[in-house]
Amino acid sequence: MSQVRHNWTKEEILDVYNTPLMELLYDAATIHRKHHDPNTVQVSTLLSIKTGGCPEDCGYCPQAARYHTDIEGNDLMSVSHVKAQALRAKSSGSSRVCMGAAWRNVKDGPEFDQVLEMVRTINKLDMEVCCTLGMLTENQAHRLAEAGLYAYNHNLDTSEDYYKDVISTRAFKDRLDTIDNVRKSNVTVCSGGIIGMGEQLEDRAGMLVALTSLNPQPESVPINALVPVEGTPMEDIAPVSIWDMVRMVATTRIVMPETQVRLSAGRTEMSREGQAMCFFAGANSIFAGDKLLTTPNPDVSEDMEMFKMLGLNPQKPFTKVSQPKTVEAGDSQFESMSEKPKWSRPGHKIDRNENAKAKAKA
Ligand code: SAM
Ligand code: DTB
Ligand code: SF4
Repeated sequence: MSQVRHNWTKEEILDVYNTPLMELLYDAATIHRKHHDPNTVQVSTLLSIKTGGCPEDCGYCPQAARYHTDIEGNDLMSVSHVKAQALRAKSSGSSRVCMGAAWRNVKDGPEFDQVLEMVRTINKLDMEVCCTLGMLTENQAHRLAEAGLYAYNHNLDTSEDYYKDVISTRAFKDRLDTIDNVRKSNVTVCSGGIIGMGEQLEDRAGMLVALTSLNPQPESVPINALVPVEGTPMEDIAPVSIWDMVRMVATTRIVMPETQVRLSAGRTEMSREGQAMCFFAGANSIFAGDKLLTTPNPDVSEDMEMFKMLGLNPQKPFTKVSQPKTVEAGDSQFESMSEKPKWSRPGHKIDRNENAKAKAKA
């Protein structure tokens, strides 16, 4: 029976997010092990195939041409360079290569043909291939699918309400349209967002409402902590706390039980204990390699040491594609639990002062 709900409300998601931490962790871990092997984590390697010079104004992004950041811009990488990098990633334990381009959208022509050749080349190495190239038409999604693309990353980034404060050169609806175009092909969808951009908790919940309402839900949801980069409008924002990251991961796991939850940017600021809590809360994927697209990430050797310490195993390529399904009447995510969490009971509203009131009565 299907376990997936597409009708989460913002209030329900906020109630989950604000659950006392020990309960939240328990609930998320319970759902996690019901749908996934808790000791397996999928490892992807990012490769920036076209860096910098982007015409967009995403407030967090060091690759936007209009901000004066320190990154070194590059033209589109050659196919042979991509192949060499993919082989390196494979030998270090990655099952997926995710190629990112600092483009507003994909344009048909020689550069797109070169990207299609990169996809075919990595595919032949028996690795999953993901791309994040900006906005995409339906026809381009089909061409990527034909070349063997496994996943397309296109983040909603934040709630529809907060989106306008972060990006003005495109709209939230444009993101949804591209995700829709990807869905019309057989490429899987990777879509998530960033926390720590000055948003309210309501915006985190709002983003999850938008992601959960997609039918099917994304196969993969990256949760990034903002990496504040000098020169961007968000350079001075204080790093998000690990507790926020753990709560966001746990909430994502609860509302999207079958999805791969990707602990993405921001891991250099997290302790191993913090990351372990995220894995316990349901994160089952990371980006590995000492660089994300332009900013630092932990060394592969450090990550492998952490995996060893935690008894985690990297997932083999093409081993699990859970095609999230739609909820059916009577389904529950908690069939195997002796007691259902309060927020999962129909009509329940959490009263956060419940304990205080009970004490006062006694
Ligand atoms: N240009 C394409 C696009 O915007 O879809 C693909 C590349 S873009 C860099 C991919 C994603 O990286 C963004 O949607 C955002 O979620 C994430 N990202 C970019 N800069 C970041 C930062 N400083 N901190 C955290 N995440 C970031
Ligand atoms: C995603 O959600 N995070 C990755 C990947 N998808 C493309 C990118 C993170 C980028 C962090 C900033 C940088 O390194 O430039
Ligand atoms: Fe360009 Fe993507 Fe960066 Fe926005 S996030 S500025 S679209 S590279």
